[in-house]
Formats: sequence, C-alpha cells, structure tokens
Amino acid sequence: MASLKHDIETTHKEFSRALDQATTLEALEQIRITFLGRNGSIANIMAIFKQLPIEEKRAYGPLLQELKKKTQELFDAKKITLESQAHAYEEKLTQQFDVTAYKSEPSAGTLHPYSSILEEIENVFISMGFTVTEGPEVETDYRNFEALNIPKDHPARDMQDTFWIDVPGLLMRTHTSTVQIKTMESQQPPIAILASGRVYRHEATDASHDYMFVQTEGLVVDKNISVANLFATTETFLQAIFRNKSIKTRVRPGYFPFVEPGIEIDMSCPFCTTGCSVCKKTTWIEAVGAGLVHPNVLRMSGIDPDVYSGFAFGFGTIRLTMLRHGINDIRLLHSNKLDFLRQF
Ligand code: FA5
Repeated sequence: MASLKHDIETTHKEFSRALDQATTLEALEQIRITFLGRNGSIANIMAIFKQLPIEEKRAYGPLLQELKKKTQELFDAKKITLESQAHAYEEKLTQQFDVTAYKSEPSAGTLHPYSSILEEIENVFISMGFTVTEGPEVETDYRNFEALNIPKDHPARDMQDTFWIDVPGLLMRTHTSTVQIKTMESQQPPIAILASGRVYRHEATDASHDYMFVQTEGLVVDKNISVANLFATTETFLQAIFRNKSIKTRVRPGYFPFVEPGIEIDMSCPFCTTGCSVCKKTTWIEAVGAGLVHPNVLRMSGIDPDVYSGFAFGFGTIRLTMLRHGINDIRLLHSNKLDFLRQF
C-alpha cells in the first residue's frame, strides 16, 4: 500500500501548486471541486482507504487526516486572500468612477399624435377668433337629440347607435353637437366656439370605426352669417392643418336634422392631384359635416332665428389625425403601443 502514501503526497503537491497558480475566485472554486469535492481526488483516496485492513488504516490514517486538514486550511486562507483582493479591486473601480463623465439622456416623452394635432386645430381656430370650450361626455337625451331637432321616435336617432346610462334620460354623447346646445343655452350671440372631445357609439370596430372616438365641433352664430362664412372657415382650417395652401373644398348635400341646408364638405386630396390610395383614386376626401344652424335649434335654445343665423360643423378628429400621419388603423391610436407612439 505504498501507493496510497504516494497518492497522498502527490495530491498534496498538486493541490499546493494549483492553489499557488489560482488568481481568481472562479479558479479557486474549480480547485475545490477537483480536490475537495464529493468526487474529488481526496474523496477518491478516502474510498480506497476505507477498504484497507485495520493495521494499514492505522499507518495511513494520520497521513490522510493531515492531508484533509492541511488542504482545507490552505484553501480557506487562499479564499480569504482572493476575496479581499476582489473587494479591493471593486473599491478601486468605485473610487475611479467619475460621476461627471456619464450622464444618461433623459428619456423625454412626446405628445400623442392626437393631442398634438388637437393643439394645432385649436390654435388655427383661436387665430380666427373662436373660443375653445367643452362639454360633458355623459349628456341628457335633450341636448344630444331633442334640442338638436331630433325628437323621440325620429328615424335620425338610428344614425347614431347610443350607449344609454342606467339613469332615465342620460346617455353617453354620440356627437359633440351637444356643446352647441350647452353654449347657446347660456350665451347670446355673437358666438364662435370650438369643442373637441370623446363621443361614443354602439358600433362594431374596424380599421376606421371605433366605439369611442373624438370629434371636433364648431359653432358660429351672429347676424348675417351665411354659408360663405362656413366655406371660408373650413377651407382656411384644412389648408392650415395639412400645410397646403392649394387645398380646395367642394360641397355635397348631407342630412343632419340640426342644420338646414345640411352639407358634407370634401377636401381635395392633400397627397396627390391624380388619385392615390388615400383618396381611393377620386382626388377628394370626405372631411367635414356641416350646415346652417336649423331655425328650430336656435329657437329651442332661446336665440331668435329672425335676427340671428349661424353655421355649425363637425368632423372626426381621430380620422383627421390618421389622414395627416398616414395611419391606417384607428385602433392604434389608443393601443398605447410604444413602437407606434415613438414615431411621432
Ligand atoms: C355627426 O356626428 C354630426 N354631429 C356632425 C355635424 C356637426 C354635422 C355639425 C353638421 C353640423 P357624423 O355622424 O357623420 O356627424 O360624424 C362626424 C364624423 O365623425 C365622421 O365624418 C367621421 O369622421 C367620424 N366618425 C363617425 N363615426 C365614427 C366611428 N365609429 N369611428 C371613428 N370616427 C367616426
């Protein structure tokens, strides 16, 4: 069994050499596995030792104990040294860290494309003398329909499928025309207001329809207001928003019970002159619903239609945002997808 003595001495030497060469805690861990681990070389020697006859155990036992004790002691001492070296190194790095050398860029947010276009729309109308106002999203049946010349059982109620509230007579407004009524109830002409906000319709959603979307409403009431004022206002507005002075408008008849005559205003396509995918090859895009305020509406809100006249218009603000930025799905606008929002 002289070979066991040889194994013990060789292991001791190899262990000491490996320890001398180790400069990192990772290397030290490798040494622990190789020599001191459950399947390491010392455990192998122990396995052979266990099978020896008793008198040989007596001879080699102390040598083996000495190997185990010594290697563990050397290992622990080396571990303390390497750990304190690693700590000192980290300290040194910290001391060398120059706080003025690195400054992370603040990640600035940007306005939502809808918010920034709304700001532009409001500025254009403010420059034309309009006052920006607003109205509640939960409204009365009266302001949403009746005062707008849409009495109960009028077929026009079916044009805008309504979300009703569990309180009789209350609903989620289906359009911003309610703000016309709110304004005229509390103010005599001259009136020139602009109101934007969310509206709700019980509709299936697709790329161009949502059940909640934003509209902008305009109302002007004064003496001698005519369709000419309406055309000039909407054309000026569209040219400003699309930054294109050559935009023209054209008019088609449209039916809205609260205006007479009711019209749809189309604008010439801001992106082409011969037809493209945005204008569906027609060179015209539907832009604004409008008309002269119906005398019944003025009268119901306490304004004398024999003295005053007015125009009103309304458009889909989200649709306008989509058009301006070439967005092809309305649902993206409230998806909160960062990849989408970061483009603006
Ligand atoms: C109205 O809501 C009228 N109140 C507009 C008006 C005001 C006419 C003043 C006359 C005088 P309309 O239902 O067409 O009209 O809606 C106006 C615009 O809202 C549409 O042109 C369209 O751009 C947008 N819109 C309508 N339904 C949806 C929808 N489901 N999703 C997104 N946008 C919509």
